[in-house]
Amino acid sequence: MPTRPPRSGLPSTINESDLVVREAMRLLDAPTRRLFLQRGLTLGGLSLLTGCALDSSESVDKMLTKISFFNDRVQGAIFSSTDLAPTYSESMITRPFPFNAYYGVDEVRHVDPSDYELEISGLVREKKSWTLPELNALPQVDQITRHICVEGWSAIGRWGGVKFSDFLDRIGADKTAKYVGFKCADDYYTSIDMPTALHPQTQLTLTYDGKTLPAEYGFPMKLRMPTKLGYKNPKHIEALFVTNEYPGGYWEDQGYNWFGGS
Ligand SMILES: Nc1nc2c(c(=O)[nH]1)N[C@H]1C(S)=C(S)[C@@H](COP(=O)(O)O)O[C@H]1N2
Ligand SMILES: [Mo]
Repeated sequence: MPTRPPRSGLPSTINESDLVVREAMRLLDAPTRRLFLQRGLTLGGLSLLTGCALDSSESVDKMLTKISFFNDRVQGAIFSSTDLAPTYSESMITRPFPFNAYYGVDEVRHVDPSDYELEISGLVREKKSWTLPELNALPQVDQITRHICVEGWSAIGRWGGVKFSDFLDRIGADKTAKYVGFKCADDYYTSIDMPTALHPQTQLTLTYDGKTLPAEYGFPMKLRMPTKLGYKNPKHIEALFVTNEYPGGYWEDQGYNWFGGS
């Protein structure tokens, strides 16, 4: 849950409605804020959404708490499994493509391909692990899409690999489950909602720009989702699991929005 701004100056009466709205907006992440602006955020609308009457400072407080929780719910509700993220031409690829991680490029993890196995667990029929040759033998797809990082940069890249929904079919994943979680070779971890896991552009990525995925971009494998912000795209994946229990994530547990739509 995001860190809450200081409470000083919090309005105590409904007359200061502008301040309430402004405070509420600060608790929303950018995509949700955009959505509210498009639909016209009003105090009446907010109180309707949160079920708080806004007649005392206590209910204002309760409303703000509820708003900080419904980011994920709002984003989940508006996510469309058929709307595609934009794709680009080869000439628009950003070269060199930026590296980013919670550590510097000198500390990039080098996973040994010879004994690598992708471990599968949770609500799936087939729990067998996958070697790299097995993964590379599956039908492959390609995408040129934009990666957007919350730190304020974006870049266009070309990723290839297995359509994730096909892979989930193969392992007999329970598609009614809520989450797919990922554990990485560094200490990174994250999780996504099932509708995004099944989105046609969500890819279990094995190549970058037509070549084996380089170490800095997540060798041996990353999950590529052009519908989600950079931090939701785990690199160096070692294990994945399907679950109904909220798995959180490395940045998400420090306050980044969990849905993380882009
Ligand atoms: N395993 C792992 N995956 C990760 C990260 C990380 O630190 N470790 N950082 C995330 C963030 S914040 C970004 S922006 C992208 C960067 O991917 P890139 O190096 O391919 O540009 O990786 C994401 N996935
Ligand atoms: Mo990022």
